[in-house]
Amino acid sequence: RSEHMYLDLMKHIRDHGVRKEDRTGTGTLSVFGHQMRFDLAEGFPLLTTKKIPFSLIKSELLWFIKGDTNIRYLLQHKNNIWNEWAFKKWVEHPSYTGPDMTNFGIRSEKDEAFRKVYEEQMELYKRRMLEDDVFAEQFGELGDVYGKQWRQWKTSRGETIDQLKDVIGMIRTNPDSRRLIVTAWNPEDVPAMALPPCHTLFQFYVAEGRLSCQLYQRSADTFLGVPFNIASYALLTHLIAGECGLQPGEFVHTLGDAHLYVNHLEQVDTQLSREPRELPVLKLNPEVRSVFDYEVQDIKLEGYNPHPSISAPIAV
Ligand code: DHF
Ligand code: TMP
Repeated sequence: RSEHMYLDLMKHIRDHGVRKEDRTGTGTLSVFGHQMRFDLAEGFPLLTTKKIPFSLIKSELLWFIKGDTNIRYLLQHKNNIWNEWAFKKWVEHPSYTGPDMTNFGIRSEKDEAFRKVYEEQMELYKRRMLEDDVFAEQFGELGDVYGKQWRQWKTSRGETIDQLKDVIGMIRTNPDSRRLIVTAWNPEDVPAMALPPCHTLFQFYVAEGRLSCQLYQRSADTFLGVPFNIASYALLTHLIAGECGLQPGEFVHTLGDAHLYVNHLEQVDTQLSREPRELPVLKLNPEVRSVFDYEVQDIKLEGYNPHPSISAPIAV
């Protein structure tokens, strides 16, 4: 069953991963190269062994699809998953004059007093992001991340490529093509990104009336990020299949550096002690015809009955 693909990966990294230091200073157990397959006909692959807030997956995906790279839209949808990376750009900018926020992620975990100061600054930042248009335009921007590369890839000739629209067109007109690819990895833009894309490249495949999708993810935070990534690409596959008159096929998830942060290991054990439950079913508003027209309320899940959520600190 679908969820076992994920649970087996966590178990594999926990038991066989090698100790590897990383950019964030947290430390990981890591393996290189792994593949999972999710048959979307089995149900929607949102984990049931811990509760995942599906509303956050919806608004993040719709934000990518809009081509937006500013976290204001996410904040307006009560989605805080990208805050740290935009906040980091703000507090490193010369016009920030508040208390020093160097390494706020690690420090707020270790130092209770600092954590209060950090949380206060984050609240101020969020409020200003929602209330001050000029501030939001400058300091909510993550740089040329997913939305930009999917919808407005800039060429050296000054043209713009809409990879998402193009790939949907190709799926409709030339479904046997082996070139149904969208890439977020733009070497020229990588230095200007708040976080270089983790989900780097994806490819579609059409056979027997079913649309499958494979993602190459270069770096995978297996406890926190991966459950979101699985659900997000499963949802994208459903949306595009719907527009193209196809049934959803498989989501194939290929990982590069697949790691567990060492401060997630207790949470991993808790999750591995739980029994997976029935997968939920995705319900899309049948009146929406195009991937580009969905709003959050057009996307619903039925029968999601997960175990309780398990909180864990995110490495910044
Ligand atoms: N950095 C790292 N170190 N790992 C990530 O997974 C990651 N993901 C990013 C940006 N940077 C990252 C974007 N996606 C959460 C999930 C996905 C995500 C960012 C954050 C997260 O914190 N999930 C919590 C719930 C959050 C909430 O309810 O607001 C979780 O417990 O799943
Ligand atoms: P890195 O750029 O040094 O690889 O750090 C990125 C971290 O974020 C890494 O732990 C992988 C994780 N990540 C995911 O797992 N999924 C995501 O969608 C994103 C944006 C990040």
